[in-house]
Amino acid sequence: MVRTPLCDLLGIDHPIVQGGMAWVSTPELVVAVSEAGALGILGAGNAPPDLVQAQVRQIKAGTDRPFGVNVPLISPYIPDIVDICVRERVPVVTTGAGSPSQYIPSLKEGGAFVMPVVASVALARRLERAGADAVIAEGSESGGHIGDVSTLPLVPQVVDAVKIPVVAAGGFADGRGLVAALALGAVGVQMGTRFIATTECAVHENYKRMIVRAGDRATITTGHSLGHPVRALRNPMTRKFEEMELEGLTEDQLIEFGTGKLRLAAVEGDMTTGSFMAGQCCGLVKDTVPVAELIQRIISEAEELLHRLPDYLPSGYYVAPSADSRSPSVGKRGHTR
Ligand code: TUI
Repeated sequence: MVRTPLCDLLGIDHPIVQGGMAWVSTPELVVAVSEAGALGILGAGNAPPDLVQAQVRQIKAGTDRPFGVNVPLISPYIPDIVDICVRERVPVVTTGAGSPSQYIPSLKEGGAFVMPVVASVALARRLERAGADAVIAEGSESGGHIGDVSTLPLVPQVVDAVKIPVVAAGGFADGRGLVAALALGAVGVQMGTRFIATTECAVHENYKRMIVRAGDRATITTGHSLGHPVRALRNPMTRKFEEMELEGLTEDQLIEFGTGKLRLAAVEGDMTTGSFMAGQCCGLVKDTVPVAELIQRIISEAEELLHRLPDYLPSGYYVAPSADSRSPSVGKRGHTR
């Protein structure tokens, strides 16, 4: 077992959060992840409120364990989705692609643990002041909409800037990543891409196959001219989008071209015109496995690594927690213990 304060805060066994992905993290995946002792998160995406409500009820029928709903702030149905989270007493709400400040009070009144995804120190600070219970610091290695700071520098800067717990996201796909996140001061990791290649994920087989075959340089970011960069697997669709941006097409034309392309990827498996959002860690994903097996594998790998790491210390030395117990410093063995 690898237990952190996140496990107690959320009532889960393993400090792993499955990222809420539009069209990808549907109730089947969420139930499997939560039943396996991690936190499954429904991706509300741009789905209409009726569908989100039905999906939340499907999750509740499938598991008694904690789960979450991800609310991307670019959805046209935000107020209604927030109401559903409150009415259905969704245990955990994550947000993305914007600031959820104005919705935090009602979500918390509804009993939710509110854990927004942030891509900067400034937003993490603002949301702590607005009452967020934790933040997910997401580096630009992630798939989908991204910020412009990489995970390695972002996570410890957010950890230093706020008092609430920080979950690390962006580039994590295995036990090595989990240990690295803990070393940066995070209380757990969020993984998105890794969960696409699981038996229970309901996306088209082509999506899973593309992730498993992808290498380290398989993704590209587009949408910089719109101010909302998106990371996805390189394919004819992303190449066309890139060309259109270079040709200087208008914002409306680009948005029109991009609309509906994630559904084409996830549901139809259309490798030419679909937008297969994925993070740079796709190169680490080598197989499609059942969720329970994946989580066990990540935890075993992390445990083994945590046992091995002290071997790197010269004998007689140990890592003592510093005054604020966040950034470790090296001291003489027996000095404080
Ligand atoms: O939200 C994400 N990733 C996403 S959301 C999304 S939505 C969607 N896509 C396709 C079809 C339907 C729906 C796809 N991928 N990640 C979290 C994240 N949030 N990354 C970056 C941010 C972010 C960026 C800027 C958060 C806030 C922000 O600025 C807000 C401010 O006021 O500073």
